[in-house]
Amino acid sequence: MTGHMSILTCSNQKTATSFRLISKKLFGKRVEMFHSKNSLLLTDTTPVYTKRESPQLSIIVPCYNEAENIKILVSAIDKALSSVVWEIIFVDDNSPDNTIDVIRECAARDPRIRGIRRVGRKGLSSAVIEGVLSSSAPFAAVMDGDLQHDECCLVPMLREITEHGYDLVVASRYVVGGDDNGLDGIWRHFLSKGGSSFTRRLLSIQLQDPMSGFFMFKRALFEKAATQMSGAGFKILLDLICSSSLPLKIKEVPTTFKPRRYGESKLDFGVILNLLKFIARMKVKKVLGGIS
Ligand SMILES: Nc1nc2c(ncn2[C@@H]2O[C@H](COP(=O)(O)OP(=O)(O)OP(=O)(O)O)[C@@H](O)[C@H]2O)c(=O)[nH]1
Ligand SMILES: [Mg+2]
Repeated sequence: MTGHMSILTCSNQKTATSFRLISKKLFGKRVEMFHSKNSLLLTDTTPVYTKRESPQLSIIVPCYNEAENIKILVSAIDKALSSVVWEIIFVDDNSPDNTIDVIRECAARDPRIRGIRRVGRKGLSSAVIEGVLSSSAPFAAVMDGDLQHDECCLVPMLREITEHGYDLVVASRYVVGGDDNGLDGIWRHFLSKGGSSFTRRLLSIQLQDPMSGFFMFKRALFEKAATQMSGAGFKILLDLICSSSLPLKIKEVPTTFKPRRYGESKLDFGVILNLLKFIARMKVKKVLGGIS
């Protein structure tokens, strides 16, 4: 109910009675009236709910200590996705910089935004899995919360799925038109390019950028693969591809990887070690015939 009230004070009782009759004719049951002497109290009883269309696309954003980036990201996505019904699901691992408070603030103003706060848990991949599994949209995208991924790619990525029938679309730094200049320093370039080439060869994956953290897919295929996914480490795209029992129709679209403006990278030696362990496990599984 709106409960919206108006008090009408008239010069005399007769005018108030006339107003009551006119209001009854005009508004019928939508308005409750309380008439006393020369005043009339009108209460609007029309039930109000803001109808929200079900999202077509859920954007899953894992975040840890990204408080400064959240609001900028939300408005950038809003601007880029004017033609799509979307929602953003942030998955925060109880960040010490209180990222979740900024997410809650945005969610209080915009019902398309949700925040999952995990306590006693850590890890990009497992955060993404939980985010995707909380979505009911037909399509989902995974995107970093540090503004390094270009939100303008979201519409062309969705088009590849809806118009050209791809299962999975990867925003790639290493196809023609792509760019990895935002990577911080020679070491990160080496790690990203070297890691991609190593993974491609070892796991026979035909992607130019298997290390990308920016991709979109049909949610149903993720749902199927979820029980097989390891959920460990940083490279959720590899995890998804290696855990899918069906061959996936994959497309890479070029993207520019932007430099980090606020906050710090979480990629450390532990993350690299985890990736090597993951690739080794997948290779063994492949050799034993577990994955194609
Ligand atoms: N929920 C959650 N999010 C995480 C965790 N680690 C990293 N993230 C988020 O995952 C995204 C990618 O992490 P980054 O540290 O930017 O890693 P990257 O983009 O691969 O590496 P850089 O180029 O060095 O930034 C960011 O939005 C992080 O906040 C984690 O343990 N839990
Ligand atoms: Mg980053």
